Amino acid sequence: MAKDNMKLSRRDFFKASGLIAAAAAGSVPVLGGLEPSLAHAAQSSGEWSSAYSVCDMCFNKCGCIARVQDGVVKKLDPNPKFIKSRGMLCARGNAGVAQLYDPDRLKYPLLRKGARGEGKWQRIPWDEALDLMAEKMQDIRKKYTSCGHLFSAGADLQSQFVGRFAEVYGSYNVTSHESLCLLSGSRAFLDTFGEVPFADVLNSKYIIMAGANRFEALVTPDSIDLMTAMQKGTKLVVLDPRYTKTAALANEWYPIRPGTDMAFMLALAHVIINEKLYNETWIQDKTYGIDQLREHVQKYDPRFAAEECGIPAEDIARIARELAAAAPAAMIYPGRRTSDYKNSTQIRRSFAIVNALLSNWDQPGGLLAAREVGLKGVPYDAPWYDDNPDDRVDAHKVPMMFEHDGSFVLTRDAVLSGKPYPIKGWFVYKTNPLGTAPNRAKTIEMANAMEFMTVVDVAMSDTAWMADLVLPAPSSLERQDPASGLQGSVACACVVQRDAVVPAMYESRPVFDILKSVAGKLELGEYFDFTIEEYREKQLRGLPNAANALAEDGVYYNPSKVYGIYEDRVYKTLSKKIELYNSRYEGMGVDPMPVYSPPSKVPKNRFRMVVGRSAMVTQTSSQNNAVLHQLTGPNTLWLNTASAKNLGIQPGDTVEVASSVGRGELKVEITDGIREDTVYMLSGFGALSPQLSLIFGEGASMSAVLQEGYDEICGNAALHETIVSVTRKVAS
Ligand SMILES: Nc1nc2c(c(=O)[nH]1)N[C@H]1C(S)=C(S)[C@@H](COP(=O)(O)OP(=O)(O)OC[C@H]3O[C@@H](n4cnc5c(=O)[nH]c(N)nc54)[C@H](O)[C@@H]3O)O[C@H]1N2
Ligand SMILES: Nc1nc2c(c(=O)[nH]1)N[C@H]1C(S)=C(S)[C@@H](COP(=O)(O)OP(=O)(O)OC[C@H]3O[C@@H](n4cnc5c(=O)[nH]c(N)nc54)[C@H](O)[C@@H]3O)O[C@H]1N2
Ligand code: SF4
Ligand SMILES: [Mo]
Repeated sequence: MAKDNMKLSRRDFFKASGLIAAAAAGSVPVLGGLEPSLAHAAQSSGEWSSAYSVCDMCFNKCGCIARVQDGVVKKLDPNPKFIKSRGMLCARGNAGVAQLYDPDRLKYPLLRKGARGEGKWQRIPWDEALDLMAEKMQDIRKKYTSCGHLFSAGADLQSQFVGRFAEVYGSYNVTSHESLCLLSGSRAFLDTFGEVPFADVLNSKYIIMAGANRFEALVTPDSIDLMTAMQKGTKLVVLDPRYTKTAALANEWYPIRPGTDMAFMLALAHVIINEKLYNETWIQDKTYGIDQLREHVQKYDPRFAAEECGIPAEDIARIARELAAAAPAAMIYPGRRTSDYKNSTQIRRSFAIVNALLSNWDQPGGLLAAREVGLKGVPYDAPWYDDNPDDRVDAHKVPMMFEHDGSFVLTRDAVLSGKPYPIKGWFVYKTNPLGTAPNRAKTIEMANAMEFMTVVDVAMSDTAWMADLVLPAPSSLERQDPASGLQGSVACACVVQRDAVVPAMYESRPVFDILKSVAGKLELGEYFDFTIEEYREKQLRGLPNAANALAEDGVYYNPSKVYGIYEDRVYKTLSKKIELYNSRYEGMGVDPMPVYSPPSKVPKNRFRMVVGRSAMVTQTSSQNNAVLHQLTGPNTLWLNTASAKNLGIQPGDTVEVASSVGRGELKVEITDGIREDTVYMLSGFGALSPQLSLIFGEGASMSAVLQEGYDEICGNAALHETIVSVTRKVAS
């Protein structure tokens, strides 16, 4: 059945993209985009060839094999030797060919002509574009210091070159997508175990998944391993205000009141400690602060948690006992996206603490330390700029920001206030903050505050639409990338890299080439004085077998230790132990143990808005993909049946959803699969850019509606601190 579906969707894809027509006619195809490849193919004989690549439709980087005929990539197959993804490509991976041949791709450098966001562009030659970039960067540096230029880069193997460029140019102001994603979770686990763990889902006997949706939000190998483990009898308990696909397949699902997970976790700790269900020797030996924790959790009994979470007290107590009985092969799944509440770091600390009580660290079925991959860094000495300010523009607003990622939300506030110093230039690579940062109107203001803004993207994203200069990037199948080390929990620690499968189409150029050229013009050429090939050789210098394995198998595995890594290692925390009680927090005036405070109250006939994934969509970047677009239509607003009745809303109605920062109109989806006090919509619709031709005018933008809270410890976005009203606009 699954196989047939896959065949069908591929056939649909060939139809949709015009590839069948092109191949049958044997002439210039429907898609102008095929021209360069077909020109190349004119000399070839219709034979198929195959080349290893690495999927780039999301950050998981699954190994794949491109099947190429006459210079045209016809199909992507999974690389069976790539065990991190258990030899699979998901729907989005299969649709990678449609990204390559997307007629909406950016083709040439474009310079803004009209007002910002007006959509008047002039095609300019690359020489001119690069000269202009260099000239503007020099101007900004002279007027505002190098820190007056901001650099933002998304998840990509070449993003490290954006960081390198920013550093040698002299700006501390770099934001990654991570402060919109997972930093509060990383903060919490780092501050408990001294590092961010991987979950040994495959060997776990009991998994509590709270605020994660592994059967739709795919993370490899966890998503596939969860299915395999459940087939072998692993119990899965899901806490989610929505009836997700993961909830549907779980043994137990609890529609928890959003923002109350900490109460649940502290109650688990209460039962485990009071009933002495933990391994006393292990806890004494490996952890710090059990006595303080015992005292701390006394007030958080299951009855207290039941009131807060809306989960029966007897279920909470039973789950605690079952979980402890399965320990150490049991876990509170750490989750990934933690950009939800203003106390998310403390919420995730409560997850980490229960894991510690299960003594599952470094154990089969528990939380695993990072394995050794063996890739080396390529160091350089960045120049020093005397005129620079002391710190990042978003510094000192929260006690424990990640210095290399910053906080997008706080950086944006600093840009708008001009304090502590002005930022007037913005370089954006492979990230789309207009679609992914909360409060879109404010991000538009931020773009408007810039004297010069450059965006490098494959498509005219909403962020590109606001830029001064838009530069076309090659897709992953057309470029060479550095090597990358990947962790696949128990599955593997491996290295992958990319080489171009087909030549870069149109006038697209990799960001490495762009930065190298501009660095040369700014007399920083010595920091980019290498090719990607040479860079890779340096990265692989400690792994003599890697180059061969990469050529033969498309992946190199380091047979490094999986469990017991900490037998001879010291925890990187202040106490050198696993910190139930965090003494560093205490010194900084932060609660050393998570103290529960209820989420803001949702008024009657108002709703908390939550975000969530679809298996067919990657953030805001694949909605306009011709294949995936057929599978995921415009977004709808999930509204509970009883809530809809209260508001007089009928199935099929168009509703207005409005927060204090923005609004949108979309069709309603009335369902019992969401709590009465919560609404949900899929992200990435309601685009501003008409050049996303399949989705322009479809659905509503979630980023326009989300309010911009942030985590009070690390500055990660807090997307779920958003309360909305829902009003009927157009009857069905
Ligand atoms: N197909 C697909 N896979 C992806 C991605 C993608 O875009 N598409 N993106 C990747 C990325 S970048 C990430 S970060 C991960 C994200 O992976 P996840 O974090 O697993 O994904 P989300 O869909 O954000 O899931 C969060 C879930 O939390 C629920 N929720 C909201 N508030 C609360 C709450 O207070 N308590 C609890 N218990 N639940 C709550 C939401 O309803 C939602 O179902 O997925 C990755 N994988
Ligand atoms: N409303 C809402 N906001 C969210 C989330 C949510 O679920 N809902 N999730 C949050 C999370 S967990 C994350 S990780 C962030 C993600 O936020 P972003 O980093 O902004 O991720 P994407 O939306 O995938 O945007 C990626 C951009 O890269 C472009 N692109 C794709 N391939 C290439 C390429 O090969 N080269 C170049 N140069 N560009 C390319 C795409 O066209 C797109 O414009 O969003 C966060 N914000
Ligand atoms: S999970 Fe899917 S989209 Fe992500 S890298 Fe793997 S195949 Fe590609
Ligand atoms: Mo993310």
